[in-house]
Amino acid sequence: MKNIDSYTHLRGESIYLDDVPVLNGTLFASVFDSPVAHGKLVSVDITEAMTVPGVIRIFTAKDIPGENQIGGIVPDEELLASTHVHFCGMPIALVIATSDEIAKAAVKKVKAVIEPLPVITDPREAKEKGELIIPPRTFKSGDTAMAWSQCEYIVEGNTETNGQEHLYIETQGAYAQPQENGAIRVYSSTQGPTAVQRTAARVLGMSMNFIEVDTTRLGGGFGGKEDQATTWGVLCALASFHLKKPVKYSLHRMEDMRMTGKRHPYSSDFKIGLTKELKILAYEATFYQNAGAAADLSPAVMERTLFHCNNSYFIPNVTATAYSCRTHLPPNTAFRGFGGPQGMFVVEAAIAKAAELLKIPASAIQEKNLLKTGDEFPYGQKAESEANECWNKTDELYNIEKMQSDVELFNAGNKLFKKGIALMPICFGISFTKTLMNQARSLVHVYTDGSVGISTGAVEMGQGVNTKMLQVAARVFSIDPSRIKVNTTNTHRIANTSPTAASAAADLNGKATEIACREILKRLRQVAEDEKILIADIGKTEIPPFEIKDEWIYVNGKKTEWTWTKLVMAAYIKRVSLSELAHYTPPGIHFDPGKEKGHPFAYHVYGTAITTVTIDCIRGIYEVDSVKAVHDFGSSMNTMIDMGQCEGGIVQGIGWMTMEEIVYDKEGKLRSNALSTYKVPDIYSVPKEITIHPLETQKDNLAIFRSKAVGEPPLMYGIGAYFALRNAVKAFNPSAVIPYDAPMTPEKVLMSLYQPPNA
Ligand code: MTE
Ligand code: LUZ
Ligand code: MOS
Repeated sequence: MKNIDSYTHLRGESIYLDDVPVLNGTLFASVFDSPVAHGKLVSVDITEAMTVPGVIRIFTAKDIPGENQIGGIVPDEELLASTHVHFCGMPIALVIATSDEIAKAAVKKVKAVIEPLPVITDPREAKEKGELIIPPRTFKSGDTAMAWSQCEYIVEGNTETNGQEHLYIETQGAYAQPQENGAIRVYSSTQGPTAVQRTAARVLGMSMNFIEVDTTRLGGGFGGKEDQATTWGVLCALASFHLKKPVKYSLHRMEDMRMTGKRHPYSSDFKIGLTKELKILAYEATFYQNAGAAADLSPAVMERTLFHCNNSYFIPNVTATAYSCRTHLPPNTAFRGFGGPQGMFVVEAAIAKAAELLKIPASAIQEKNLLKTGDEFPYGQKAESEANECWNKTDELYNIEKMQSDVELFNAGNKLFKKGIALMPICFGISFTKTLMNQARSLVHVYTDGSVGISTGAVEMGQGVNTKMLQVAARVFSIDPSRIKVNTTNTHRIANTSPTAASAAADLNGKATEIACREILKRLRQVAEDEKILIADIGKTEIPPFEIKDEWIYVNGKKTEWTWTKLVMAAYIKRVSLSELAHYTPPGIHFDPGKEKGHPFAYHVYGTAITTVTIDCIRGIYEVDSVKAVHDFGSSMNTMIDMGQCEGGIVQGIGWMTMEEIVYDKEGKLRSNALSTYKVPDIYSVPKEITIHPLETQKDNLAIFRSKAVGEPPLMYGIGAYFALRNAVKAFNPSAVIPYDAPMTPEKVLMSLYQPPNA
């Protein structure tokens, strides 16, 4: 079915934060943020800013009635700087004015005296100085130290992957409105309404039940609003609390880019050992994660890097260690893939380097080592079989060898244009790695006219989760989708939600919705029995099959006189509840962080993509010719939405790997602070062809209706573009020594095309 949002999206009628009607008397906020990456905050002078006509109040740390603390995993982040600043863009003061323009103008008149302190931007330097967010963690299987002696080939190296700006079309923002008895309602563009609620309560010294957070939808989140939407929601709540007025803050794009964290850059070391037969026997990796100035979600992101360090390969001996390094950059945060892509890039670089040394295509090594059913991941969970299924299907459909020889043929016949090709298998674990977060609730009401309202903890951010929730109810009740309305995500209706993240929102909230609908259906069946719709065949004690099909009640496969609506009304008249709040947790998942072993994921998503690129060897510019993939959807419940997720993820992944270049200078100032200096894929740079072939598996899994999670995994196909570009450069300049340093921008391509021999 069509995405239910397409109608209002197309007409510009969809409601985002900025479309919430503004109440009379609403005030507008803007933040004065630190111009210095690290320093002692000596004083803040607001006198001049206060003289700007229209400025109402300026709040600083001392105006916080509760705790000045927004750290979720580690309490290490102040909402407003009190004595020190830790990154450029750290909020220091909150200006409240009668208009957005006045607030932003007054911010420029706030002055702070900051005594600069040494700035660290490099994660390895931070680690050397002992600046770690949490103690390092190591995932280990087998014994790498023993295994090296049995390896025929051993290759070592290091890699860099850069950050990535989320660039959701809707910037961060919130709108707080005072309610009676001191309660506050916050409209927030957040993936985690409960996080905003909990943090607002903590900062204001209030209880959570007095804070209502409501989210209609986001114009994109991509992880950037999993944790970092909280700041703006809480700041608006703080001002609203003091002034007893509605307060709104919708960030300017440059404020957003400057003040919020991004995907974590990683600097990593690897060592890989192969047998003569190209079996990977041992793999060691050390990850230096650039966490930025506060923990935010970094420990969880770091954990997922370790979970995905072997991508979709079985490696019997693995030692992977990760350091979460504290630097003076804005705290980096969740971004589609959540550390997984960073981990996968390193093992792909290790394989590529080994292949270059052996003068064979990397695919020869990749294929030999794909996970098979029963293979154990370094963290103890056993694999299902789709890794090689996807690869084999890819080969069957697209003929890998033929594509590779076509590229060689093209390169032999073309001097100034070179093609490159690379395969990228993926494997992504579905579940929050923190087991307790895997829970969700759904509230389903059936109204007396037969219409249905659903509220869950899931936040719609373009990924189509609301459509999927609606499909669940429509399928369980067998009623027309037009009868069903999915409501806003609201902490008064659904409490204690996990953020919409980890690609798990459709599964968790969908399963809860399914349970709620089935419970109501059970009651309706009882009513049907009481109403003697179900007349048991004489002599039979069991109840005849009861079914609702297209809004008609069927008994024993025979259509009755009863409709869905009539039965619903009968239930109401009999005083039977037509509402249900259901709770769902996936069974069987657990993880022991002491041993670093367990079964953390409900299941894995697999896939394989072939990426082909063409480089213009005079200019260094390039195009992605095609991405052809076989993707494991399980059994997709909405092909259009899931295909859209694949295409979007692939383009976003290619952007990260090839053109999006975050630049901070040595002083920790963001240089790529606008769209003139930060380049993302546009319509001209998307692949000329994206073909996704669904691998439909009928196996039982824990996905909603066996329709596997699809939000994040496809992003990792984008890694193939990086390696395809490298291969294309090598075809032009075989002696080029190219560091494994992503993104592979046109500048880097050009430099390596003309790198002199032995450079
Ligand atoms: N798709 C769109 N259009 N917009 C988004 O912000 N976020 C991605 C992915 N797809 C995102 C998106 C991320 S980071 C996640 S975790 C999942 O959607 C979350 O939604 P799901 O759990 O419903 O898949
Ligand atoms: N968020 C989180 C995530 O808190 N835990 C996770 O495991 C995760 N995985 C992917 C994306 N966001
Ligand atoms: Mo996605 S990074 O889990 O919000």
